[in-house]
Amino acid sequence: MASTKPQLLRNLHVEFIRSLDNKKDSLEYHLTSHLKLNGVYWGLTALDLLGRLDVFEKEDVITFILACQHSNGGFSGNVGHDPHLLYTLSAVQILATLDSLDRIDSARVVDFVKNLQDPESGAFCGDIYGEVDTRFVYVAISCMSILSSLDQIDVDKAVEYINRCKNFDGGYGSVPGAESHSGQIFCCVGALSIVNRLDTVDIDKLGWWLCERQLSNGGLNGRPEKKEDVCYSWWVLSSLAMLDRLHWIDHEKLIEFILGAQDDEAGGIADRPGDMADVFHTVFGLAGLSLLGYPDLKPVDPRYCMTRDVTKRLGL
Ligand code: BD6
Ligand code: ZN
Repeated sequence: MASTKPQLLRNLHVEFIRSLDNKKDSLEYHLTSHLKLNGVYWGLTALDLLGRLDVFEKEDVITFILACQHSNGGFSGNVGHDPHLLYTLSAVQILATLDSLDRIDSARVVDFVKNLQDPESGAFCGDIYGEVDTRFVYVAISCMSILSSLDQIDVDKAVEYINRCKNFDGGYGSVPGAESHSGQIFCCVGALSIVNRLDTVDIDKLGWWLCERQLSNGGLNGRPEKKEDVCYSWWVLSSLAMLDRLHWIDHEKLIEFILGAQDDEAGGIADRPGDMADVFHTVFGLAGLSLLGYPDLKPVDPRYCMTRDVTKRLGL
């Protein structure tokens, strides 16, 4: 019999995400408990893409989010940990997805974010300990735009900082002089796209570098000489989508690669076929499939990694 094309295992993925909450005594749970808030964002966004937000207990999620907010306005990855910009974005994304941004004092969140900008360089630190990275510029811009408060930070300075992280190959690194990396490229292109400054991008050069990430097995890697990985379907594709160069990727082969990384027994998507599934690769695999036009997934907004339903409702 001729082999049939793999299908998206929608119901299994819903069950996989639903089951994550019940694994509280597993080793994985303890290793990742500091990331719990991010995990909730990944699971919730995966369900939204699948059109199954109904399986989440909305009030339980909101209670947890509120318990992670600190008096300085920032959010931590779990109750009792230190606040950080990365978790603050996840918290804002979760509340936006649940149409519940009115449940927090957003002025305090805005204060937390704006205090992390260096007025000289325009860069952002992730927390009070001062590590600088283009990821944090993205997080700040994404957060402020979701909260309609972009006027509270120095956007021109932030754009200048991003431009100082641009490389000869058209890509971007984590700090000035650092090598190009697809994750950082997503952050820089995403930030520039949100503030309508894609005019500063070398679109053809960067588009070329990004589409060179596709390997012969259809998967995408994050930088030259690295292995393919489902999550790079998102970092690379979303960047190409914002640059309007999505058609430079072989859609069929990438769809087949992502579907091949599904766990056909327990559900979920892994980094590559044969590996163990996790919620991180599940959401970015689904979001990648959505950008590729795979049927019956909600359209995703490449700038925010939330469904278009959510970003439209916010007027973004
Ligand atoms: C991010 C995304 C959007 C906006 C700002 C961001 N800042 C950081 C990120 C990436 C973040 C994330 O997606 N948040 O939603 N990544 C992670 O949380 C992962 C978690 C993780 C750890 C271990 C295994 C799988 C997932 N993380 C901390 C990473 O370093 C992952 C690890 C990994 C995934 N696959 C192979 N290794 N790498 C990663 O996210 O790379 C993409 C990246 C890198 C730098 C900047 C942005 C994106
Ligand atoms: Zn990955």
